[in-house]
Amino acid sequence: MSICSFELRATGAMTMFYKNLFRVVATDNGTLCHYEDSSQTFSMSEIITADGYPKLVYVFNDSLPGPVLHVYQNQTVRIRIHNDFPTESLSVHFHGIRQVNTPESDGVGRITQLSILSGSSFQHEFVALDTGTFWYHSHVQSQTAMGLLGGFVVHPRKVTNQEEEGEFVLVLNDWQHFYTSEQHHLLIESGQFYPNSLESLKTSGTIDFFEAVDGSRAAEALVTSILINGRGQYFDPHAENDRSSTTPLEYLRVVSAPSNGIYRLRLINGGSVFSLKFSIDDHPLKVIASDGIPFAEPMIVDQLIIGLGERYDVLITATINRAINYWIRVDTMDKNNNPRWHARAILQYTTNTIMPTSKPRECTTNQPCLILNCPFTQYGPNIADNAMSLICLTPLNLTTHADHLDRDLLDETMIPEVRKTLQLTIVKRTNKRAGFESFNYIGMKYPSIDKPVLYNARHVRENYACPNRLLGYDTGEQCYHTIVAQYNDIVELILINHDDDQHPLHLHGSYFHIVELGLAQLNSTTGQIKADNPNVYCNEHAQCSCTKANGACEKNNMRLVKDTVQLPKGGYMRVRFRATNPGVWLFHCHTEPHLDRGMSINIHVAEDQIFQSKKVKQ
Ligand SMILES: [Cu+2]
Repeated sequence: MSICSFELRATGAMTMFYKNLFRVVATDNGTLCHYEDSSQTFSMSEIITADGYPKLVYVFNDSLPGPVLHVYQNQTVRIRIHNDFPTESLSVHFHGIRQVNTPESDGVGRITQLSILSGSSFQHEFVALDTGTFWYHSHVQSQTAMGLLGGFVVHPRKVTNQEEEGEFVLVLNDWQHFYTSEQHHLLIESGQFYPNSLESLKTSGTIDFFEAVDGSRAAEALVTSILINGRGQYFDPHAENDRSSTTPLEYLRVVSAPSNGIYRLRLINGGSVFSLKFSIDDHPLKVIASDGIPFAEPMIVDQLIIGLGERYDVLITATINRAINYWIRVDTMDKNNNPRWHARAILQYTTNTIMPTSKPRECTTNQPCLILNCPFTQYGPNIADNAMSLICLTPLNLTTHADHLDRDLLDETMIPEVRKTLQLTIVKRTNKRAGFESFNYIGMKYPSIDKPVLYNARHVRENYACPNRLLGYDTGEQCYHTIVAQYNDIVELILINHDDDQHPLHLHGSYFHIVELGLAQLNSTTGQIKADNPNVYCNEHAQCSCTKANGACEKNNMRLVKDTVQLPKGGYMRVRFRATNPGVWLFHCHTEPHLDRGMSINIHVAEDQIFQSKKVKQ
């Protein structure tokens, strides 16, 4: 079988500039033209627009997002990453690709490889074992938020389902206007934000803090817009007239769509801080798979929530009225409906690019809308009429197709060889240090050594791992945080969210089975979180345990296989996987500032068998 080769070149670029030469502006009708000569126009493909605000971005192959890489199942994939930055180093992770027997291609700088230095390159080589929607992104600090991300699709070799007319990859991400590394550094060092400049630290009230409809909060809300395939518009509350930029939006062209033609959308949340809510006016979403794995039954819904790092495959059917265009909408779960955090793209049926006038379906108590992948049991109430007009379907409503289930992992009587409780907690700030997100009050710190951890896993763990101590006091410890599993062990993680924020959790190297999920208790009138799930109890030191009521932590209530899942505030979850892929695998929160601040742990799987299947490549 032939090898499928790609080259990805990482560079800096300016948005709204023509080849970094001169500034481009967008006119009211979305045309891109020279800033002082409107007769000189440019096509969308010539300009990295983002949301229309000129800023430095990081890009692969001069494209935001980077190119979608398409490969076939079981194909050997070779990807060379070139670092053309003048100073920064990077590494690139292929999110959801299991990297069986190729842990050195997982792309976690300092862990599975040395980060690629400026002027150097690194070659990934792996077999694309699983079909589905994946993505790639930098795994060094906040470079993903600067634009280093792209879609990765593994197609089946034989197409069994001929009914699809076509497919689109939609990379969704929240977007910020400042230089993200600077912001994140400040956040890590001092726990503070500055929306415009360091000067504005002196004035309060300049930050839009985010509060979700369930009352959970996220402070990391310097997001100025949401992008759909690198296109968006920002809302400027200080502007006098035009309160939004006029940059061109993304079009999904279905111009020749036959009646009832079916299209597949591959949705990826590649953002840094926000879960996103996706919908298309007058087009119900038939959700068929997540993280590459099909559901037992498709779910037909009006809206879909996609957590950071998650992917969903959705089928839509061409509508009866194909003489008009329709809005594709991406929103957050913001309780206050901040106008900054809405994005739109256009589903284009007509031969010309007429702006849609479509409206979202009205959700009422009599005809409620269905919303899938809620991290809580009730969405609402509706801002407009204060009514409960959305029916939440949570991950508890989702089941993975039987072909993808491992019966042993679902066996309630089976006692896993490795069982670890991870409390998701924030280490409070003191006079001496900033607060940070952690597992068990430990902030992950990579060891400072000259070889990647993977190549000497046992030695590194034995010499650099966190000292054994009684957890439960937020001493603010930062060390190399690990879990050890032997080959073929079943690993069970009990994850308890004792923080105010929700956390999208991602495992490298394996899929996990979610066998149990408990959500917070809500106030049925306000939809706000009233109390943690009663099946877990946390003391004042955020030491949490299962109460054993309702068979908590012993009885399964779901069977869902994924590589990324959101754990909401006040909730808990039990996940299992089998340690059959020797390597050093990160398990971490995918909220970028949380990862940078320490909410991650490395799982050392079969340390002495890493690279046994082949000669060590170094
Ligand atoms: Cu988090």
